[in-house]
Amino acid sequence: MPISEPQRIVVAVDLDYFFAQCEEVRHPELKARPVVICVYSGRTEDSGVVSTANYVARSFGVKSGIPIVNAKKLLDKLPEAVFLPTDLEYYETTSDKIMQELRSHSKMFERVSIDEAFIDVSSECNGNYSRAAEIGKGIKSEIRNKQSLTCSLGIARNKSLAKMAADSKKPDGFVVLHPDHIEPFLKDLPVRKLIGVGSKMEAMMQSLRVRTIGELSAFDESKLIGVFGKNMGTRFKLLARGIDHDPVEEKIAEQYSRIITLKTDADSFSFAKELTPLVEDISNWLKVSKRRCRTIGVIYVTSTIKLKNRSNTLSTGTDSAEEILAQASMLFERIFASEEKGSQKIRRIGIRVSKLSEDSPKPDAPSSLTHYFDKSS
Ligand code: DCP
Ligand code: CA
Ligand code: CA
Repeated sequence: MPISEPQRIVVAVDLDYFFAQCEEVRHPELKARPVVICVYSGRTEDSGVVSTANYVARSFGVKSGIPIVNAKKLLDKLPEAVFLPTDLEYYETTSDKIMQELRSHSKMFERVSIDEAFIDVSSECNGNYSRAAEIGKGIKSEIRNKQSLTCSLGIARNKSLAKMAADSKKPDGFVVLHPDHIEPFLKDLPVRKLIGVGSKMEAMMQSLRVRTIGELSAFDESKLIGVFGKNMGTRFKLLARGIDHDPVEEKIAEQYSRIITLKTDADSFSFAKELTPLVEDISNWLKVSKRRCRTIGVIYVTSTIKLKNRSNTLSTGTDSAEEILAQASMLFERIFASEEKGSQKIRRIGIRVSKLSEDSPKPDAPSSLTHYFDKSS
């Protein structure tokens, strides 16, 4: 029995092979070559994992999460293959510009990750999918014209369906999933394609002999609840039937951080001045989002790419730049005084605030972020 949903139209945007595509934008000569973006751990020259790869490299089996050494083996007959370290600051700047553009399409906007967002265009479209398709096409050409990037875009009546529609055709996809086509769209898709189903959940479903979303939608709900718990069991059953009431809205962040690369590697706390813009940005973010933080932490990356952090928790929350700066400076002074960084120089520094509370709590505010779009789940 289908459950009716309020008439909404949601657009999901996911940028294609994002980090690798950003590198192609600034080095167009790489487009025809396999490009692999690497997170080097620093232990040995090639230790670490692949962050992402362009579709040329993917055609040889390279994908996110595999060891860099394996990617090199897969591409060993291709001397033109390139392996680049991640440059998060550059990807974040590109992402910020795109998100700002996307935000202008609707008051109901939600950034889900560095390369993904939802836009609720219901009030712009009034149930008209042709109008939604026009908006979607406009978004694709805007991102292409302004940032030279392609994205995969899905349009449907809720977030989970819009995201699945976007995922169903990559790269440079454009899929409008009309309400009449939801059932045939979902029926034969493997359960793994359902938002929130990772490899562990997939294995659990397989042990229940549930392989497709169609099978999941017909599966006994109380048995699902027995295996996955009340929340997840109920949610999976609804999602499998194409139902998702989750609104498009910015979720409350659990932490906020800023990190920069020093102009020269430091072996003393000589970069105190460089903390000021970071602290100001963080304090501004806290004030704009009407929050206070209780935990202030510093992050640092050594010249051998080891990421470390240290933090301090206050008894009352703050949004003051001066107070955050004082805490961060004290933590960095302690790190250098204790020599806990060893003989390493410091290459990147950052500040992270967490234990966030609202300035004046709203009665219906969610208490934590929903992480159900995290692919690692
Ligand atoms: N990422 C990462 N490590 C992972 C997965 C992702 O560092 N295990 C980073 C690199 C990706 C970015 O996050 O470019 C976005 O992740 P996606 O899962 O959306 O993957 P891509 O955008 O790279 O590829 P696709 O074209 O499949 O969306
Ligand atoms: Ca992507
Ligand atoms: Ca993504």
